[in-house]
Amino acid sequence: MSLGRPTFFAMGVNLALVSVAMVYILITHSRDFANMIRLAEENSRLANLDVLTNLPNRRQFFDKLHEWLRNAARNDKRFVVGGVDLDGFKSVNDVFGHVTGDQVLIETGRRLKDISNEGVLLARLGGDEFGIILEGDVSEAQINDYGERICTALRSPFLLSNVTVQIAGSIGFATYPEAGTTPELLFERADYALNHVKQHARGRSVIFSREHEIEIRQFASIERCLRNADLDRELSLNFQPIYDVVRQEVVAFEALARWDSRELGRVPPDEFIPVAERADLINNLTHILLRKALACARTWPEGVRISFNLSVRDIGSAEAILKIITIIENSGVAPERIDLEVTETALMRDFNKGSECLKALKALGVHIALDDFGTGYSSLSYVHRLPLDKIKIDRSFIKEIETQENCRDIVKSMIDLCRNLKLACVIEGMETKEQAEILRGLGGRMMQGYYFGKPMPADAVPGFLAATDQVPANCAIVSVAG
Ligand code: G
Ligand code: G
Ligand code: MN
Repeated sequence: MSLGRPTFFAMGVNLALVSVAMVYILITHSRDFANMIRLAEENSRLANLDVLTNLPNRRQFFDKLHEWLRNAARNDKRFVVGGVDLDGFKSVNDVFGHVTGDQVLIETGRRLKDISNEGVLLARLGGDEFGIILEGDVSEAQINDYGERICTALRSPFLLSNVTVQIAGSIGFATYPEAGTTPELLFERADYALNHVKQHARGRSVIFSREHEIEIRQFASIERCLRNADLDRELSLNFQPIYDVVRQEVVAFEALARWDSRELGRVPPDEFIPVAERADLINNLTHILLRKALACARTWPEGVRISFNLSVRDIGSAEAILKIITIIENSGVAPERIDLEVTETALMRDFNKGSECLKALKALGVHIALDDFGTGYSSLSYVHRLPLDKIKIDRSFIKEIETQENCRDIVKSMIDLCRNLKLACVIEGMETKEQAEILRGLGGRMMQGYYFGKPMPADAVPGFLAATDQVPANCAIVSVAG
């Protein structure tokens, strides 16, 4: 340009303009690009976070679990995986609504964080399920201690904006490398320990152990045998009398399943029913058992009722219920003579569906009994919202009724509750005359326990009925004041 030649001058201007334009384009692109990177980071953060609790989500949990396991395998290190599940959370949702449920989850996340130190990875895996990874070489005692601290923290009441709720949490742990050497197996075993503790000691923590491993193997063999069994032939029923101490006669029998496996011999129902439930075989079992139970009941005197246990899975779907209705309709036993027993824990899983299914059964004319009452959460709102006719008080209260005053008080309260709600009440598990007399004194009327009769095969029922008619002393007890 300094030469003053017009051609060069034009070229110079051109170059300057192009440079400015280039710089401008460069700046805007770089700004967009930076924005894009920020968005991508934000996306990945959101994709890895649980929005409710702000904890890592399921995806991040399993990514980290894979990473920790690779590290541990390479460096010969140990670590621990845990799963936490809330007990009673479903009913919080059902009874108080989802907003309250959300508050409980947020507070749960906060409490878990408060208890855990730096090396712990906490995650919300979904629903009311949380995951934990513990770093390093922690001893069994330390794991138990940490677990107990979590349980204690979750047991203390949740003071929410408009309501106070009390729930509990159960925890299962699995240690690497003892419990498993792949991420999936390790987590599966923590989950097994968790389910185990939920079934046997809710609100506690447990570490996956050798006993669990043996149990898994046993379960597998029961499942295999169940699948190969000729269930129509191998399943049978025992019947336990339910006695009315006022009328002094047997008013019903409860049908209790028995399985004589060709390979395993006799397997008790509390072993094979849970396996059948998990293996999705229970509906078939229930149908066979119900058909058999009703065929027996048909031969009994009209005044004697039949009580039959339904499992969770039986009240979980419309098809299962329809099949049960068909069996009852074809049985020749009046629906009004039939009691169907369900447990609270069965209803916990999906209250609304369970309650709908029970209503459909009830419309047929059968009566509904709540079994094992007092062992679960015994929420009065359940009792109130279910189409119940009868409550069965669990036998755990009866064992120490002679020595423990509070057992007597609890049983008395439950009997009164039934009377006020106009529900029939059956007390279970009395084994001695003394226990039966105390229960009678507390206002109990219908009783089911070894004292009045043990479960018996079908062909013993007519004889038993005849004997009690003739010799009331066999079963009757002297009446007690009150
Ligand atoms: O009969 P007891 O004998 O040991 O029964 C043990 C448990 O098995 C009880 O809790 C009882 O409710 C359950 N049970 C017994 N028979 C049946 C059945 O036919 N169906 C279901 N779902 N549970 C049963
Ligand atoms: O369905 P439910 O969980 O209520 O099953 C009843 C169970 O209680 C059966 O296993 C039956 O054998 C058992 N049972 C009934 N009466 C007594 C009793 O008096 N004592 C004891 N220990 N068990 C009983
Ligand atoms: Mn029962």
